[in-house]
Amino acid sequence: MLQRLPRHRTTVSFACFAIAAAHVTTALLPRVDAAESRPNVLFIVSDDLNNSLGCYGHPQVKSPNIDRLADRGVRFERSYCQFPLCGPSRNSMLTGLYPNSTGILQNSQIFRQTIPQQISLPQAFRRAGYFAARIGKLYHYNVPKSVGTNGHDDPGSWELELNPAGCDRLLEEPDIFSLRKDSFGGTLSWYASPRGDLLHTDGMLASDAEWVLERCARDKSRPFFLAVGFYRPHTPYVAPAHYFDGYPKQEMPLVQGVEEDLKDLPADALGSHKREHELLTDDLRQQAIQAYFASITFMDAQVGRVLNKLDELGLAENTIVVFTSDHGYHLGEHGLWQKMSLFEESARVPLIIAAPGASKNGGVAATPVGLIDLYPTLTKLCGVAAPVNIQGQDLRPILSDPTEVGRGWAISQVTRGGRGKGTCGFTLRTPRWRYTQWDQGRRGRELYDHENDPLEQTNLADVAEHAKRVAEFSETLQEAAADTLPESGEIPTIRDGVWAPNLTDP
Ligand SMILES: [Ca+2]
Ligand SMILES: [Ca+2]
Repeated sequence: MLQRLPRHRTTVSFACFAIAAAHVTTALLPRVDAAESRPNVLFIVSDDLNNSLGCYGHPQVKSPNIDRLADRGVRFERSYCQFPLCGPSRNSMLTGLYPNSTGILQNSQIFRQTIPQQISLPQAFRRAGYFAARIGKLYHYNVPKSVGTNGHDDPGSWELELNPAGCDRLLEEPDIFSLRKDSFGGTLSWYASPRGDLLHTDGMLASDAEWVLERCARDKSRPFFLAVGFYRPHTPYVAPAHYFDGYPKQEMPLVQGVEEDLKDLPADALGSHKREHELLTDDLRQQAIQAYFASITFMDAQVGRVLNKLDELGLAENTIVVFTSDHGYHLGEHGLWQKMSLFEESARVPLIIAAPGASKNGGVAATPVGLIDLYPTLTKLCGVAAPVNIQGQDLRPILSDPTEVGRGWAISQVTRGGRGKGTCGFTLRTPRWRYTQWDQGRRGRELYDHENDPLEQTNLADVAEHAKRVAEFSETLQEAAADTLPESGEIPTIRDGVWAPNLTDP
């Protein structure tokens, strides 16, 4: 499956971790030269973060640290997740396969249950001799209940895993306001905490990242792949109170004209609607948005601490930094909140790649790309062997020239209906258009012209003058959707007893 498998097995010691590490496995790593010049990777993923960031032009949200990273890397203006839900999106991103090829179409599952021998992205780096560490949420976690545990993690992906749990998880849950009492992870819920940054889970994640980076700086005999998965702004939106102060509640934007907007939509387009959202008043909506924005700025400050440490240790010039999110998020558009829709707000993610020497600093790429593209890009940038079956594109040409078009489109999917009898919706994003079809069009179609309708208010799919365009997009989408399947043509199914992969003889 791999192009260049390391055949020899040599034990490599990583002295500074030998005592401190909670979980260290070095037996399978190939020997590498002491004079290590391959770049490191710092892979930062935020949870449930949409594009409400300063560098993406948001008029209110303050994200100075992520903006600073955008200035020194390439910011992808149109980047999309492959499935707007944590587990399916993260399994896709970390295997380089579309959800139809991982078989992971819901949460609380991991690709080891479907395609156990697939080499994950961090695992590919491990096999090339990298030290791979995870701090916080990379694969799916039940937030907040699994915070402080491994969640639905993949042990084969990492040599070191750190799972801090802060006051937001251990102390403050009784104080959190929720639309449904005592329900935090799936329900809109928030709290302005009186406790400081360092006591919160994401603050602890940043401290742990600083700790790991300090040790990596001391021993450069092996390059690192450090993945830091922040939990905010996922619900509950808990952040230190002073971050709320930057967002006066009465200034929080409320979406207008929802009733009119919904008239031209197929039911599946709104399938992520939850009844509990009907409990929202305008006052509660503004409180929720205030807390979501406060959580973003809090998370941004923690990103800043990690980036500062990278600079301080002199690691920045040889470290590729990626910042992204697992999917987008609705804040009332089309009457929707949270995720699981195929509208722009839910499918779109921030994506910044700062690859020293390989990216055009401060560049902005307008061509649509996907999280699926991270695997081939990072492995190519680092000279790491990747499995031959990965499905994304190499973004290096776009990093060096952001006007490069690449594939030119991105595709995302989502499921509707119950397990076994559900259907699928796919959406295709080109630089100008979004075309969506539900159950291959049997349950409806949508077409939006982003040049004239960036909020996707007017569904043009049934407008006669666009009939030819709809037919063409439908054909392109069907082909692209067929290509999301593995070579077998079948979506892999969950098998019993394969949670733990055979990592000794893949
Ligand atoms: Ca998520
Ligand atoms: Ca509409």
